[in-house]
Amino acid sequence: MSGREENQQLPGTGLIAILGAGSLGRLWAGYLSAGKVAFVPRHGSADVSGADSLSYRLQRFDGSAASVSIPWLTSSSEQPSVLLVTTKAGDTLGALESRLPELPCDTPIVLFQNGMGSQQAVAERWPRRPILAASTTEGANRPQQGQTVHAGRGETRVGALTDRARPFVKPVVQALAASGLKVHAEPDIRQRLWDKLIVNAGINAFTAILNCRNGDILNSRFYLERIDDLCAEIAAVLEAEGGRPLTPAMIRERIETVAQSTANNTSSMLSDRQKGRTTEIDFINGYVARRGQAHGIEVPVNQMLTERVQQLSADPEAGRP
Ligand code: NAD
Ligand code: KPL
Repeated sequence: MSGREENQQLPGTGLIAILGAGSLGRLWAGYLSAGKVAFVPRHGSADVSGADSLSYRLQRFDGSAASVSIPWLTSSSEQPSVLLVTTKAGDTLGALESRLPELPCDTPIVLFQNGMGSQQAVAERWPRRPILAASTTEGANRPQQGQTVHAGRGETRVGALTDRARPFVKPVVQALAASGLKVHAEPDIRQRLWDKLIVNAGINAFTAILNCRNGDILNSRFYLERIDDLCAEIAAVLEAEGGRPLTPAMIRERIETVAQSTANNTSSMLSDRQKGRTTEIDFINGYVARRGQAHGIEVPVNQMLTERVQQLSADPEAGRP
């Protein structure tokens, strides 16, 4: 093991800062609140609106509920030991552009976004900073103002994206595990992100287009007529990207296992659509399509799903089958 890969202590005195005070950010803050946690306000401080802290009820997975109050980071706060970034994929680069100049260069940054593309953009923009990615199957939502629900219990895998991040993987995992949530070090985080991307690429867009729950796609002609071609495109792109090869049949099995086990879920993409929010399609099927085009692989199904979801966002009736 080279000196660079040896574990390195987190800088500072243990404060965990969270950029993105949405569902996932509030989930982590709530479970970590026994230690030192603070939310980083949006640049220009629109989030803070005069208050010192953000208060909400967290309904834990075991059914218990707690009132949580998390302070906003201010210029007089101590320097954070780690920054968790829980913005949506499309907001992440911009959020960090406005906030990173204030953060010391040795503070590890952990990216929690779904899909792929946003993490690479951050790692390429700041290659000398310790940038990590987390792939999580925890589920959180906010059914009403002031309430955050831990709706699905899962696991979180954390791995290094830049060389400087390698020595921080274990200390970051330890810091996050203080939450009581399941957290593991991941030696190949890129593969983990692909594993989740494959499942999201086979479920999310279909649910958004068909306006249905995850399990319902499996009985839909629109899904059944396209899924094998979609899986063949994903398999070809994955192989060209140097990922662990999977056959189209293995990919379909993974997608359908998750669609069945989450049959009653409203996917994050359908939920974004229903709330009129920007979806993460550009980082899911849009990412597969872009990588396919870069390798000269034909990706008509990924392209079509991306365009339909983009059209739906612009005009709710336009992309329906
Ligand atoms: P969300 O929309 O609830 O939260 C995002 C938060 O980021 C919002 O509060 C928003 O105001 C804030 N934000 C946007 N731009 C910002 C900026 N410039 N500066 C500071 N804050 C900014 O989304 P979420 O559900 O918490 O998801 C966040 C990410 O985590 C997504 O990529 C999602 O796919 C991923 N994820 C979420 C879950 C989940 O269960 N919610 C699970 C796994 C992965
Ligand atoms: O991750 C998901 C999402 O909704 O984004 C799945 C696995 C599809 C569960 O709903």
